Amino acid sequence: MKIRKILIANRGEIAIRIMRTSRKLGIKTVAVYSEVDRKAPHVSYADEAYCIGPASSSESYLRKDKIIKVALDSHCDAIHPGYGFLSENSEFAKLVIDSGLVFIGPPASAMNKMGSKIEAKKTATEIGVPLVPGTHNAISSIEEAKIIAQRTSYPLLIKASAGGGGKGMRLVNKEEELEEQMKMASSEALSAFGDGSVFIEKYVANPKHIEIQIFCDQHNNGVYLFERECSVQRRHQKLVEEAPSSCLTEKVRQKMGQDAVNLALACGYVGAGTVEFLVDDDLNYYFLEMNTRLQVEHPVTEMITGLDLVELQIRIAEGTKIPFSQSDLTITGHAIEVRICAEDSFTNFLPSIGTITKYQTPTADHIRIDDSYKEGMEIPVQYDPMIAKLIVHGTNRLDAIQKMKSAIYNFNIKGVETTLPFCSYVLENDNFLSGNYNTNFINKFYDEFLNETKYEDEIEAGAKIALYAYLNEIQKTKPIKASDNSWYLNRKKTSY
Ligand code: MV4
Repeated sequence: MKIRKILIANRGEIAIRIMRTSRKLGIKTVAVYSEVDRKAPHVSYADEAYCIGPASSSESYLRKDKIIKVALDSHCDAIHPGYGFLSENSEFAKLVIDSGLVFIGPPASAMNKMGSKIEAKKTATEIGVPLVPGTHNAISSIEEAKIIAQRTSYPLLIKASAGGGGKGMRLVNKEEELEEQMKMASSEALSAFGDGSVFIEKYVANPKHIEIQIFCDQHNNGVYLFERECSVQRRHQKLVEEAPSSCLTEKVRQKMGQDAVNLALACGYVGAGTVEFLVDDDLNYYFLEMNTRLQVEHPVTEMITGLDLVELQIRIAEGTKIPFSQSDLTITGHAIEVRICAEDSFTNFLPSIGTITKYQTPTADHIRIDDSYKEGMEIPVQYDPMIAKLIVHGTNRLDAIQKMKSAIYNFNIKGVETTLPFCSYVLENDNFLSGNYNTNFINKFYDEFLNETKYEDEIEAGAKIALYAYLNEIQKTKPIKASDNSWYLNRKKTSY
């Protein structure tokens, strides 16, 4: 079935990103927006746009009924959910399908299977994908927990089956803490997700976060588009992402990739998905969870593979077979993405709300900017504070780092504080440069960042004073005029 018109159930840069590919493929686009987004770029970029309610997400971008009604009324064939909002909501996926529309994403059944970590672990065990030692079932009693904890050894983590992104996770250092932490984790999970089941895992200290991009089509074919390393994150918010990882060997890459594809196929997965792993210093890897959406950091994968992931999503949703095989895919160069968020690098990333008074972006080869802001726009408090994604592609990792440093230098945002100063620091950090970094990076280096950048203004002022003194000095011996126009006044007169 050919898709001719897509409703994008999202806002910001990802809405524009999806519309860009749709337009390239000759597909019409429909935007939805909330009252604060009336003048947002994703609204003017679309072929048609409809207001679906007040600013609050629950009254607009999360309104399944309104979004589906707009799609039907405007004669769309399909809905693309982007990331966040309704993208991993299986009930929404089902409603879309039941309305006779195509959902550009996985089937609701695969989403449900992956939404429960315990279910996902069960499948992973069955097909031999490595898991962190611990329980792979819900724990029902503290007695059971104690036995498992002894076998697993401390420290360990209690995790909620329904959780995600670190929610409902508790560290337990010794048996005395076990009972209380388990109760806390379970009641937290119950109130947050309506599912109080928890399981136990051995705590892996200082792991790397490496995720595999996979695609499956409707004909039981699956491929992996290699990995992304996203170890620079703070409170489960990624700040810097790169592809490929600086530490994987070709052998481990292939094994992880194949495991990720097998897992997806075993769940009846269709479309774009990401399989997350923890990787330790010895390159042992452990399946964590699967994200059933297109991810924020997908552009780094596009840069190293030369593929348009949104195009692949659309083609797969139309029923097309994946038009290449695993052996056709290669990694070209190295890509890095930094997330520019309206958060203050110097105050532990406190939100920095306000109006963007200056917004100048770098222009150079091998730079991509996915954004949806213009000078004079305000950052709405209701949504994610990401202003832009800055992505660069280099011939190798060092080249990409150099390009990113210069791109950041030429990115000028005024009016709000951003994560750019910290990103800039990351690219100068020796541990980052050597690839010897893990998910503890920000904990470990945040103070150093503050100390190193604290006197930057003073250092710049000092340098200016020194330069001024030096220029004065040389002027005394060798006077130079600011504007010497004698060459012009004394030139030979020519008649034309
Ligand atoms: C872990 C772990 C250490 N050991 N599991 C955090 C989010 C959730 N998806 C899983 N997470 C972790 N699980 C075991 N057994 C450490 C983390 C973790 C983490 C993982 C990926 C990226 C950043 C992280 C930051 C802190 C903790």
